[in-house]
Amino acid sequence: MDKNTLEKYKIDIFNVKDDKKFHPIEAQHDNSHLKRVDVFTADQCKRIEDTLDKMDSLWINRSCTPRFAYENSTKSIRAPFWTLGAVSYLDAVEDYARYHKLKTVMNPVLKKKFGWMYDIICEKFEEEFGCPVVIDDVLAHPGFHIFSAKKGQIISEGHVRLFETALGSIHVDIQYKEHWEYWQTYNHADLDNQMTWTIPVKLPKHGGGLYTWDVEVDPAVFNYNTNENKKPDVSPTANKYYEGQMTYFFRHLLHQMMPGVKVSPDDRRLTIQGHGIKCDGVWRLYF
Ligand SMILES: O=C(O)CCC(=O)C(=O)O
Ligand SMILES: [Fe+2]
Repeated sequence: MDKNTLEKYKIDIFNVKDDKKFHPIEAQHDNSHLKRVDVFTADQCKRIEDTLDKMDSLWINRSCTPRFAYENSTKSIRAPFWTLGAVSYLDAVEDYARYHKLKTVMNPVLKKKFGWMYDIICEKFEEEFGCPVVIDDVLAHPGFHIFSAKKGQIISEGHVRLFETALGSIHVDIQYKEHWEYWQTYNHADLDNQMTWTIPVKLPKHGGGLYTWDVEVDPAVFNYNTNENKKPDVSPTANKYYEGQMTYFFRHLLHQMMPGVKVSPDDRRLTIQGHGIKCDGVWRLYF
């Protein structure tokens, strides 16, 4: 897709209706593979955001962490992009022992501060799937992606512009592969139906969302290239996010975080991020 088409696309999605609270039914751009479940109220989202801010000394800046080998040769800029919790695609990929070390420190903290939040997420999934859903204790608990300055600070002009570019990689989620040996400890881990879910608790004023493409790619090789080299020929679907509403999907759905639109220095994109594998009849959630 050329830049003008992309611009038009963004304008179609965001500028027609600036009110990010308009009902999702009206947003006709939705990938049929992406499911939606309302999970948190506005008050609960605020409580999660406040707790996250109180824990900001534990946020890890990830803007310079390479995910793929080719990124070692690309220029990274230190930007206000952070995570809370141990992350399979950042920590485990780099050093499996580091993932488990960080998880061992962070899981009890996350459980203490966000136990109530995990309970609600598991309950909602249980209603959805009709089987038990638990937060896995061996892997890292679901954590956060944080695109924001710390509370009381603002994003610099340069970083505002950066957040308006297609920062996220076009990829399929293959985090579960890092934990291959762990899944083998179950009689049956359904590795053909892995799940990814995201719950935004705070979105920029002009919204946020996920691009998805209905194209099949080879998960063994696709991710390991620059966005330019792997951009599909077909246009993506722009799936808008709503605060408190979870989106989830199964398997290797090709996706990319949507770039910010008319980002302001006080904008925040805060999302709870997790994945799931069904093992012996129980969905196990992790990050
Ligand atoms: O933040 C998002 O919208 C998507 C994040 C994502 O693709 C991932 O964590 O794998
Ligand atoms: Fe992803």
